[in-house]
Amino acid sequence: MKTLLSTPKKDGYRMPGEFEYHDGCWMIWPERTDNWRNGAKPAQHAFVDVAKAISEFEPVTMCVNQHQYVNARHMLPDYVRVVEMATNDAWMRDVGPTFVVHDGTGDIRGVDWAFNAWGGLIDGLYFPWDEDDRVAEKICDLEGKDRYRLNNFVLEGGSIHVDGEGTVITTEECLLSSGRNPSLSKQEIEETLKEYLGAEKVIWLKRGIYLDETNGHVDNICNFVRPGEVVLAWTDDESDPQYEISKECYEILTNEFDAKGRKLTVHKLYLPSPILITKEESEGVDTVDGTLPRVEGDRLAASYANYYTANGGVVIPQFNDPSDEKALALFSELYPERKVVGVYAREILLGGGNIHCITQQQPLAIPAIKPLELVGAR
Ligand code: KQY
Repeated sequence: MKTLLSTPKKDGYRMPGEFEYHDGCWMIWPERTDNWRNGAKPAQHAFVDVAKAISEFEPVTMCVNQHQYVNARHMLPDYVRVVEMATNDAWMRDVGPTFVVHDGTGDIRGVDWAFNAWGGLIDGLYFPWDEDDRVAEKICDLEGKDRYRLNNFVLEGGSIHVDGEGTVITTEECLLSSGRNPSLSKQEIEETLKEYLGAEKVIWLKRGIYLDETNGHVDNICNFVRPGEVVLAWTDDESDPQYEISKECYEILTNEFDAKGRKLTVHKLYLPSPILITKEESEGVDTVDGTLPRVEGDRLAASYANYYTANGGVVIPQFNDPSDEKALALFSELYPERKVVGVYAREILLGGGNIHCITQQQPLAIPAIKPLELVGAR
């Protein structure tokens, strides 16, 4: 694996949309008891459910710390590849490489952003994070992909979404937060995104989901269904602080043009009713200085926008809420060519994220084949 000094844009690479065809999906096994309750056992079962659901559509690799290898290998089905890898926690979207593709040659490279646990010593969620910061490099090495490394630019994969055709969506709450790149202006951050994602246009939402501990990652509030079309987490309850946030996003998205000059179609994706941490759930988490505590009654950042788009399928978080069915129905309409699969995800939510946050797709290295031709061929 080479570390390249150029940029993806200069080299003719772009980040593909998640709805494009994948070679596979990467995940990390959860285990830390100061984030995952009851010795991380319920979370491990939830991660197994997600891995099985995605495996119906594409190969899944689970990275596991050394002392959990035997347990993970035992709990996961044999069709999931298990790889020993040191990590601090289990958020592959945020710590894994952002893969970029070259449409002419089909070559794939990784972008390896600096990772500081969502805010470093300012408002990061745990310390240390050094093993997590090495994950992207290790995956590029295992996969034989060259990488671009940004030592001085902090970014997590969940803070960006792209349409694969030049448009990036992100939030100011996250990318302009004081714990990430405080010495850079908004313009400089935007230029870096364009350069390393091979993009031309950045759409800035103001804020993400209410009380999202990532400083409002975009992947919890909005996602591209396909170029020109997004889902946006939504509530009609004007007394909910989320209402103003979603309304503000809606105004921005419906008044913006994407990189190709298209108006965006915005689908409202209704949120579940507020989900609060129970006493039992709170008591199951170890207290450790430097890790965000899980307090009884705290509201969790639940949203169906945090789903994974797989080859021929979409895997949607479920919360045992009446909105679950509505979400599945909307996704069935929006993705008629894919199978819609719900996975109960409260245990992942309790750790601070959801299905999108724990998965990172690796694009397929075949040039000139359109995703739908491949989906149809399966
Ligand atoms: O991307 C995410 N939503 C990850 C959240 C990290 C939570 C750590 N406790």
